[in-house]
Amino acid sequence: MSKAKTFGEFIMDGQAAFPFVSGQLTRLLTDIGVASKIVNHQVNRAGLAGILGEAGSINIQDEAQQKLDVYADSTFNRILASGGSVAGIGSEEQESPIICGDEGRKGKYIVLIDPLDGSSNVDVNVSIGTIFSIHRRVTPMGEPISDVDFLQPGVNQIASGYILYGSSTMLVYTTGSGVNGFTLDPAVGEFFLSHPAMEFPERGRIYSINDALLGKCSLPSRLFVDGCRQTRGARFRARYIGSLVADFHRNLIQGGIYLYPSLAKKPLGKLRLLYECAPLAFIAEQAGGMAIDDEGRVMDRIPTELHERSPYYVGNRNLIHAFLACQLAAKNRSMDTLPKREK
Ligand code: AHM
Ligand code: MG
Repeated sequence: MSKAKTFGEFIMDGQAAFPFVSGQLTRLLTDIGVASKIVNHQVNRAGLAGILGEAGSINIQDEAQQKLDVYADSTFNRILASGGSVAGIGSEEQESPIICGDEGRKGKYIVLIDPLDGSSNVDVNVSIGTIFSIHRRVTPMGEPISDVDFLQPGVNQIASGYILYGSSTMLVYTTGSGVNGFTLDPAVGEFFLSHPAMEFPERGRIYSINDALLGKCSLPSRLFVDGCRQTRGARFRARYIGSLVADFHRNLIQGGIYLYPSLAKKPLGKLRLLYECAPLAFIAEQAGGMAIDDEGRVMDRIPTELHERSPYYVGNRNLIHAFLACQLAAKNRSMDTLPKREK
């Protein structure tokens, strides 16, 4: 019986198929795989290693950093910055971008990363993840990098992916020609291709939203959830882990939609466009799904700042279409409530 391809073999084969692609992207993806194994090791023994709990610091998002947040952030940054192919790194945990080497003159790529997403779940042994996004730099090689290199729309991504530290550890990624998933064999320390050509199932029946937010969230999400609850025979199921990578991954495999809506006091919701929404939008679209915000396609949105937030709705096409219908219904309803002459 032939053995499954390793992650390394798979990306090398991908490079061979596109000779114009330099080995730098291969190197970068390999480095992400290496860093994720180191983080995985630490995540798996967190209870023993005495690194559970808060680090005592607050990040740029005004959230208490977990010790594992700090560890994952420094591990990814150290490995990516030393590989030679990265000019700059934007991390959810760092206020300013990390500029690599000589003002970023040499590296070809920009990485945007959420080193440990869902880390509030760490202490209770629930799945967490890493999300990454890779762009080609905009400024010419040899010049210092600047904001324009980081503030690119999702459509410019050349690769994105996530690592799920769950009951098994998986690395799922795309370079724009489908989505492939690899499972870490801990005995060998290698990721093996376990989920080739991943696609959302034809129809999704799961919806994932923080129910406690429903009273404060914008009308389309309330209409959508009401619709799911009232649909007879459709067997909708609510599933919410509160760990985006895990919720997204389950919905990708079983079929579903994840929603983090705009809220009365937080019109842009909670999730970050560059570290969470855009990379998973790329994966979703490559797997036959869709990702939208309150205005339209997430991949088209042009960021104006590094830590920008965005409402987010991602998953199966049939469910995103149903959500779009709710957006339209909400719009019509608010038109109806306007005084007649302002219509
Ligand atoms: P984080 O990047 O600080 O971990 O926050 C993102 C997480 C997502 O993983 C998850 O889906 C969401 O926050 C849960 O938020 P809430 O607790 O408001 O439902
Ligand atoms: Mg996050």
